[in-house]
Amino acid sequence: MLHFSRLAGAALLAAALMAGTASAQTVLRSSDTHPDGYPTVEAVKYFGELVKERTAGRYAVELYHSAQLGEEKDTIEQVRTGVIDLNRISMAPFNGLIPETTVPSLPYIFRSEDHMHKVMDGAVGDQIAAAFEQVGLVLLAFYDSGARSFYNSKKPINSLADLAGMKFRVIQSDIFVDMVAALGANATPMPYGEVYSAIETGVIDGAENNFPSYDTAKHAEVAKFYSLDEHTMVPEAFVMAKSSWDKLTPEDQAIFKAAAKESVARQRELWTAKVKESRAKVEAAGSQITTPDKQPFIDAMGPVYEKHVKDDKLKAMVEAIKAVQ
Ligand code: GTR
Repeated sequence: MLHFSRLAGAALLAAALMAGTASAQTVLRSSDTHPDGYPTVEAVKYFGELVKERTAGRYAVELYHSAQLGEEKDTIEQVRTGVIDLNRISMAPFNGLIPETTVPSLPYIFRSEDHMHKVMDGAVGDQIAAAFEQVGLVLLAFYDSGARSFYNSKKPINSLADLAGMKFRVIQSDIFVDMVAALGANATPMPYGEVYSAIETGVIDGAENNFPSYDTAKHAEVAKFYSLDEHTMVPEAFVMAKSSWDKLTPEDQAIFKAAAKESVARQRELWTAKVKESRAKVEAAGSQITTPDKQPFIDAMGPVYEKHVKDDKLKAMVEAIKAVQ
């Protein structure tokens, strides 16, 4: 009798514990430098909804947009150490940390958006994704970021010669510093959040980014001349802290992976629409868009490739990208 009641007690306790686990929710914090409504922010929200639904509410994503948790470089540290669980960041600030991210950040490495998608969805994309593990991160998705081009407050850029001596803020990556130098201009790496006032006060002449960033960060207000030289097409990375990932069961990891994959399709659709919308908006507000001949820009990139694509692994990746049709 005594024996039976002990067993019953243990069963009751186990049931109570299970019920406790089932109702507990783990909230995962995610960072993004962009404002609410930006395609990356919306894609991560969508990911969060799918995860919540498919784990019956055991996991939820709390998104901190507009750099509420800090500038990109700082949030990279936060997600590596597990202070935050998730982060959506450009791949360029990873260049010094993960050599493989150098390759998709190189100027004119992609022939078109379609080429970039094929590469990132293929074997080279898998290789880059795997490399994130070396620094304590799990790559969940690559998102679109279109092409980056120069814009400035001084004059229209109609040719490479027009860039001479100008001062541009670049994203925090040595590739970008060397690229701007190879084009005959000067680069100042600085956090995204400081760019607007740096242009406004004349500390720099301009910066470089895609239309949605140029528009939503309001840089178009202070730098009216946008030149479509499309020098890089660096994809965005959506990453998870390895320490948070390792706490998931294999079943939940599969749910997270699938949700991330579905969020890519959503982000690409939102991205295409946002590029059109932002371009129309800045043009209506008075931005002047020029289209310089890209060939001299491409021809000037030799030193950047020589300096940043040194070892055999990266060389093979560059060749593999060129071979993707
Ligand atoms: C944007 C990118 C951001 C950030 C920004 C920048 O295109 O989406 O993550 O890296 O550029 O230039 O700092």
